[in-house]
Amino acid sequence: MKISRIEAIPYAIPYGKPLRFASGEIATADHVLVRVHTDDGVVGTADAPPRPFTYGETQVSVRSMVADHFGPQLLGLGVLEREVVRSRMERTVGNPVAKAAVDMAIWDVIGQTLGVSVSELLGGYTDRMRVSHMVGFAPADVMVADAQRMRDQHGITTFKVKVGRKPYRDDVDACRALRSALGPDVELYVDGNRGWTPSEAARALHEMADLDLTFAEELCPADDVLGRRWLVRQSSIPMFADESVARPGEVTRELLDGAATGISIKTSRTGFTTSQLILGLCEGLGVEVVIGNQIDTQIGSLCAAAFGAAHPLTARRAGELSNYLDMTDDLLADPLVIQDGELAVRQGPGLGIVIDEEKLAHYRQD
Ligand code: MUC
Ligand code: MG
Repeated sequence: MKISRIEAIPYAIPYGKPLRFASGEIATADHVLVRVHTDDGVVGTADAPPRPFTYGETQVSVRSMVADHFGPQLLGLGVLEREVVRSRMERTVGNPVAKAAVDMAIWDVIGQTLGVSVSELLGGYTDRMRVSHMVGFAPADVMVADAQRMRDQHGITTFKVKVGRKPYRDDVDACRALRSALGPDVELYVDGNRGWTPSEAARALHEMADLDLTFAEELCPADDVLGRRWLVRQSSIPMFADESVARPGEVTRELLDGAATGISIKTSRTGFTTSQLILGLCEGLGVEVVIGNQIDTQIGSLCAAAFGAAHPLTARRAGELSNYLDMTDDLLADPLVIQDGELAVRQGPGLGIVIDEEKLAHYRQD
């Protein structure tokens, strides 16, 4: 069970409906498929979605980091030496998405080798996740139609609304339109992707105080150190950190600083090994978490669901697992199905990822 080769395959699949938010826009999934091969012929798979505007990684950098840098460093290691793998990769700063994909592909190898699902290996708490859908920037009536389509077709009743536009009036109007169209029983929360200053965020939250928002995510940049603390102190809803918490130390810093009161865990950013460290930190400190979405494909969403369903704290809240529905295609041979607002975890072995090789040949960029 030794790592014999790590493949990194760049591919591109267009979105039918691009996702727009305060820090960027995704119109094409320019991702990297990562495959960890072992000397006994097992192949583990994961997906790496580069997000240059969030972590500075690109499709080119992820491909190179995985194939040219981590590949040689991890060659010959046993797949159970996960902490050796982690510490070798941590010698390189940054590059969270590249590291996460390698980590998850190794867990896939372990699951396949043992003949059990990765979700069971991670914790086996439950076999499904409730799904939250992310609604991107558009005129308010289009955002409402998007949410209604997700509710009617997939039974989704939790929505994350992208905010952070200037002026914030458009966002307040969109949230109000969503609440009024969807009624009091759906859950709404907002994500600013660092688009507002603390004072804009405070004013916008004040104007949305009657909309029963569950929480707000990353409204202002992490560098607004005192501003974020000021915002948390006056807010009546939890403030979740997302792109500011790409490492366990950053989670500690944001929480102890009083700059955040909840944490988004993204397996595309911290894999399974580091996500478990972050989850343990949050559970130990009594902090709520949400399973976030890095605008993931079906492979990425399947990984997030496997992790989310594995632990009680991550399974408690709906996870963001549905953005792949806006893609024109996917590499997964057996598509995911969201029904009655839930996504079932793949019953292994491993992660249960089977790639459609014809589609991969069609979409690969190398
Ligand atoms: C999110 O929660 O912020 C947008 C950028 C990114 O990296 O993830 C998405 C969703
Ligand atoms: Mg976010």
